[in-house]
Order: sequence, then structure tokens, then C-alpha cells
Amino acid sequence: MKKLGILAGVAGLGVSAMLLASGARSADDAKLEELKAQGFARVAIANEPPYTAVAADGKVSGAAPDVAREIFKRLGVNDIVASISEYGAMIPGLQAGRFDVVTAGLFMKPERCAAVAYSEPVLCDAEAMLVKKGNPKGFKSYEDIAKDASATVGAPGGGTEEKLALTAGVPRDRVIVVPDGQSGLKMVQDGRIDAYSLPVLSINDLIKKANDPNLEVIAPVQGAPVYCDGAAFKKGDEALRDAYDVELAKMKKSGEFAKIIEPYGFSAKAAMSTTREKLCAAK
Ligand code: 6CS
Repeated sequence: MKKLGILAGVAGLGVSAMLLASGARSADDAKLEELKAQGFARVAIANEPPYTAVAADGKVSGAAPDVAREIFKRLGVNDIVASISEYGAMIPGLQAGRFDVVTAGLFMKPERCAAVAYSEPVLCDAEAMLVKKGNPKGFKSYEDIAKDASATVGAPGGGTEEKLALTAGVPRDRVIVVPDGQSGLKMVQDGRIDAYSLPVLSINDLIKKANDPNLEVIAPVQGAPVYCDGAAFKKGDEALRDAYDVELAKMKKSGEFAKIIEPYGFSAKAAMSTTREKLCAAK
């Protein structure tokens, strides 16, 4: 999957130059034309169900890629090709041209909004922590972890939960970077970390599949905001982003958006009750 993504990246650059020479209206239009010619959009995902998931046979699903696949189809781009990336590497990868868009539940925050061109909101969620049954250290917030000198919390590298824990005062050496959900689950089960933090729906998916009575979910994490993601495009691809938003708005209006995301546990109403402008301005 990764190899295919890299080859497509090289081909894409050639196509874009040809299209511009052929008189495409602007560099932005050329991007959509480039993806149409390429036959697919290269998307970055994290493989964190229900946001994003890759099955053993390579099939990509999850609420974020499913929305993206449908919108790109409506834009004349027949499919998506996904590459798995750590959250902290998604924006650099997008900026380096390794992906055409991030569709992974990458939450909108001012510093990210400054670095990419987000679509309007897609998936909204609160934050959670996975702990041992009985929550032995009594965590309700990231501040609780900060106050307990023996406490450690696991979170994705470059992810929102890592940032929230550090901002709440948890020292760097007590915020453990965890590569994926299964590793985080195991580390809590083995007592190597006291808590593992992801958005609520991700932690709920993990605990449901773990079927382990010695685990408990703390949700929502007190004091942590509800975040929403959007599809993240490279700065300069705003025309492609705008075309994506036109289709997203139609699907929100028709109910097709809800039909895709709500079976995964997400609320269409939550995404439709806010805007990119509000989320990118939020402190
Ligand atoms: O946007 C983020 O940083 C977070 N989003 C998700 C869906 N999972 C964890 C990650 O830290």
C-alpha cells in the first residue's frame, strides 16, 4: 500500500505540470484534474477504529475514509489509496506531497489549521482514558495524572492526547508515546502505563474487542474539549478543499453523511452544529 502511494506521488507531479501546460484554469483546478487522471486520492490514515481501519486483506474502512471515498467519487476521483501514518507525521507528509489529503480524525486545532486547509467538520468526539478496573489512581483528568508523581499516561505521538497531557503539566518522561491502540491496550493490561488516552469512540472500540473485565474506561476526560476533525488538504489546494466541502455539505443536507458516520457511533448533528471557523479559532 505504501509503495503504491509513493509511485503515485511521482506520477502525480508529472501529470500536474502537463495539465497546467494544457491550460487548466489554475494550479488548484489542476490538482483535482491530476487526481482524476491518477484515478485515486492518496489518503493518510492511522488505523484507529472507528475513525480509520485496515483489515487483514488491506481493505480500508472507518468513518473518515468512507466519507472521503464517497466525496471523491462525486468529484470524479474513483477511489482512495491509504497509507498508515503516525498522527504527528501526517501534516509533514501532506506538506511533502506524500499524501493528497489526511482523512484520519486529525482534530482541528489552531496550530493545525495554520498548517493545512481543513474541510468543514466531519467527526466529533470527546477524550477518554483506558485504566485498570476500579481506576486505582482515581484519574478523572490529565491534571490528576500530573499531580501523581508515579503516574504515566500513553498517547499517540504528535496526537491531541499527548499535547493535552503535557499542557496539563504531566512531565515529558511520564507521557509515553504509544504507536497504536493494541500496544496501548497491552501496556495498560501489563501495568507498563497507568492510563492510555484516545478519543472516546476509539477507546470504546478497543475495550469492546479486548473483552477484558480488568479494564475500565474513564470518559469523558474532565476538562478536555470535544474536538472535531475535517479532511486536511495541503495549503495551496484550497480549490480542491472547496470542491470537497460542496459535496460534504450536500451529503450533510441529504442525510447521506449521517448514513455513513452514525453506524460507526459518530453524531452527524455534532459535526453539523459547528464550523471550521469556530473550531480553528477555539482556544
Ligand atoms: O487528532 C488527533 O491528534 C487525535 N485524533 C484521533 C482520531 N485519535 C488520536 C489522535 O491523537
